Amino acid sequence: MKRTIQITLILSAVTAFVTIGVQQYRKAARPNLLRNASFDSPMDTVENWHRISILDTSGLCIESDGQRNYALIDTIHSLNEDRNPYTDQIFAQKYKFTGGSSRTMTLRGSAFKETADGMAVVMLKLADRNNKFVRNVYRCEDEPGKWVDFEISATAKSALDMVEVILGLNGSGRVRFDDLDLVSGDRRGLELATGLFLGVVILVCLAAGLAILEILPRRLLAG
Ligand SMILES: [Ca+2]
Repeated sequence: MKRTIQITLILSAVTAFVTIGVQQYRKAARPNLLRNASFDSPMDTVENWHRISILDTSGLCIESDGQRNYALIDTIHSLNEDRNPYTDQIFAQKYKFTGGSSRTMTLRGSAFKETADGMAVVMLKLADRNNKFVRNVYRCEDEPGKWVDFEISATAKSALDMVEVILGLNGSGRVRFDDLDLVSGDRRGLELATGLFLGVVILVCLAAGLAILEILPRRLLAG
């Protein structure tokens, strides 16, 4: 009886280890859902980034500083003072879900302001299957001249139908974007820590179970 319980405990612990390991590996291996996320290929209105530019068509392209390629939005010579960063001078890309139960999306990337004026704006926009929209917006008002990393998440009320990433510039200026990463679920980077924590919990539970077995009266275990 005692031996049977010991084997059952150990087998349960091994099963839990394998299950958690596979889960965390799958989370760590989540694909980036954006195409041309590092702007190393040309803009392609069908395959990856498209522009939404209602009022004018000034400066919206991929550029390089010699070391990296990035998206550049330039509104310095644009005449419209009251521009809406969500409908004018923006890069956008959509991902359409064909199934699954994803509700949360996380986007990270880098922004670089070349000018003191103008605010870099990044929007993560989700639509669920009931056509309800959820948005989260990152606004970069940092000093110009350095790359700033950002990360935003949004969660819809039900399974997702579509997610859209929008890069914009509010005001007059020049801003760069690069190294975008859009994943289904929470932020990347916590998979290993979560796996280790759950592994320790399993080991503690196993040790406690085996220790309790040792102190139980022989008569109880024989029953
Ligand atoms: Ca790049």
